[in-house]
Amino acid sequence: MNAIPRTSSLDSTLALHREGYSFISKRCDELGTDIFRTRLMLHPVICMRGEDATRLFYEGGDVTRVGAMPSFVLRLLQDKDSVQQLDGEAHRRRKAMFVEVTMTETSVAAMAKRFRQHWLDHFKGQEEDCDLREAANLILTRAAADWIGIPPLLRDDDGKLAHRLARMIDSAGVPGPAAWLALLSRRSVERWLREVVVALREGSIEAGEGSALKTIGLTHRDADGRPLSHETAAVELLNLLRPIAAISRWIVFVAHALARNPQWQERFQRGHDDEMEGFVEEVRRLYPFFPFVGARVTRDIDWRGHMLRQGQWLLLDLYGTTHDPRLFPAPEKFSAERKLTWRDADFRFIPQGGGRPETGHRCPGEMITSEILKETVKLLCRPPVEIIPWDAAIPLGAIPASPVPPLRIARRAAAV
Ligand code: HEM
Ligand code: MYR
Repeated sequence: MNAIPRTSSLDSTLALHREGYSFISKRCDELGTDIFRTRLMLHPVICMRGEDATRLFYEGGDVTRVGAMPSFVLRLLQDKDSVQQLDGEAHRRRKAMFVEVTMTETSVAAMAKRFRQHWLDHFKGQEEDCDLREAANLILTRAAADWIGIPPLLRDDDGKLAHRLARMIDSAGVPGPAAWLALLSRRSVERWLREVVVALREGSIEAGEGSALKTIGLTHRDADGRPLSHETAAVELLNLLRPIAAISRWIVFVAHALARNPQWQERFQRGHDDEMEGFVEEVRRLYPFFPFVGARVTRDIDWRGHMLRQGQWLLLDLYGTTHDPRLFPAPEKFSAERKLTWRDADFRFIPQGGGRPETGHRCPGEMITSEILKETVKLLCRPPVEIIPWDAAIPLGAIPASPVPPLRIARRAAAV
């Protein structure tokens, strides 16, 4: 068995907070390895990157997501009892529900249509410059709530909801008071979604045919043949609402890429829709979003000559893998010509996980993400919208990352 290299410092928590997205890769490069041991918050952890490590995380049954993330991160993002916390047959059955709801052409087209309509309504007559992330987050929240099928009657304030969803993502990177507040406001969103589920089950509201609300609230059966509890149905509805609103962060990165590559903005102004997928997928590769995912080993395994013990905590570097020069030549260069696509069950292009979403923990929301981003390219290029500033920095120390200063879209957006 080969020993796994160790970092010289005993605990790396402070370094992780300082270095953010580059933390794992920097150590791998220094130690000349794709796998190393350290401690985070005093817990022993093995950090890994690359295609083989991605296979360990996303195929075969040697790891679980249970106990793999600090509890505040878990509760702000996927939550207890969610699909991400299931394994084996229970996971496959629950995941089929997500795949059915999010990965058909009809459902994705319906989502993109609602997004476009809310965008146009939002900017109609808008005279002032506005913060792009905030606007996109509200537009996506409205589109997602419509698309899920939550009746307007039960939505008293979409603005407040949008704000609460954004807080869950903004606060997932650092423990502390902001995260506690985000947890409190998350609880009120969950209580509200539980009331929606109860109203549906009591028959006081109806869910549209084929809507996510109907599938999750009424028709789905878990592997044990039972419907989801009210609470779990609320958690899974939130696992649609929150990440769809979070696409606002990719939207800001799309705008950043267009502003920095004006030749593409001009090109899309003239059409070239067939090149949009390559463009938005390169944005998903290049820009920093989900830094790394966690897992625990479920039995002792010999992995590429290394002994991984049952219960061992692992982190897979998503960002480092999509910036590895061995996998993506000149990784810091924006190059839409790489022709990347979520359609491949890839283990290298992994901004939202790798492998097959049906069988592993890969994100089921990539098709929606990619379509929304293509729609965004159209909305920002036809007619062209001014994005300011064009040269904002994106510091890698902060998780999740954002341009500094935040991007704004200027008055000419009113022309839509
Ligand atoms: C899983 C990232 C959007 C729903 C994941 C995973 C990543 C990810 C990295 C894998 C987690 C793991 O391996 O443990 C993102 C990012 C998004 C996004 C960066 C950008 C906004 C979406 C959307 C949806 C969604 C739009 C739904 C419409 C989910 C669900 C899972 C998941 C339900 C759990 C899957 C499972 O455990 O089997 N996401 N996602 N995500 N994502 Fe996304
Ligand atoms: C979602 O809402 O599920 C999708 C987007 C979440 C992105 C959150 C980025 C910060 C997460 C820090 C993760 C640390 C994992 C140990």
